[in-house]
Formats: sequence, structure tokens, C-alpha cells
Amino acid sequence: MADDTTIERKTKVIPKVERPRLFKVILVNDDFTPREFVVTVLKGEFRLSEDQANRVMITAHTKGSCVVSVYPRDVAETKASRATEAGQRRGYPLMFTTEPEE
Ligand code: TYC
Repeated sequence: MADDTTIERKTKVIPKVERPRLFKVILVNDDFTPREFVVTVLKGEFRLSEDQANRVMITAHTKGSCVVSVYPRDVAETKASRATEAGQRRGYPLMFTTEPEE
């Protein structure tokens, strides 16, 4: 039977939706990959400007590593793999890793 009684809810239900964690893509220094090649990969795969790519490359070169950018996990892993493979195809040990943001 139809019943149009409405029950007033006294507590507000707040849905708990968690923002997906972001992952850092990290460029790791090595002694062999030419600087210009690192810059080319940073521009092509991560869409950095010439200036940004040079800064990231020099930071990795002097400090050992540098965060390139942050993305959702699948995007970070795909970009890190593609960029690492671009180096491997040329015989360079260029390496990009990923790690979760704090
Ligand atoms: N260290 C390299 C060189 O002197 C350049 C380089 C920079 C390589 C950053 C990797 O992540 C890197 N040719």
C-alpha cells in the first residue's frame, strides 16, 4: 500500500570520499646520459618548458635526484616507464622512479 509518510533525518550524512593519492615522478642522476637528451625527454614526456626542463635536469645532476611532477598513480607509472624506456632505446641508463606523496 502507498505510504507517503516522510521520516525526517536528524543527522546529516556526509559521504566520505577520499581524494586519490598523488605520486611523484623522480628523475635520478647518472654519469652517462647526455644533458640535452635528459632535457628532450623531460619536455616530450612531461610537457616541461625548455627552462623548466633545464632546471629539473641540473637539480638532478647536482643533488642526485629531482621531483619532475606529481600525477595520479597510473599516470605517474606510465610516464616514468615511457621516459626510462626512451633512454634505454638509446643505450642510456636514464632512470625515472615513482613514489607516493606524503
Ligand atoms: N649527469 C649527466 C651528465 O653529466 C646528466 C644527467 C642529468 C643525467 C640528470 C641524468 O637525471 C640526470 N652527462
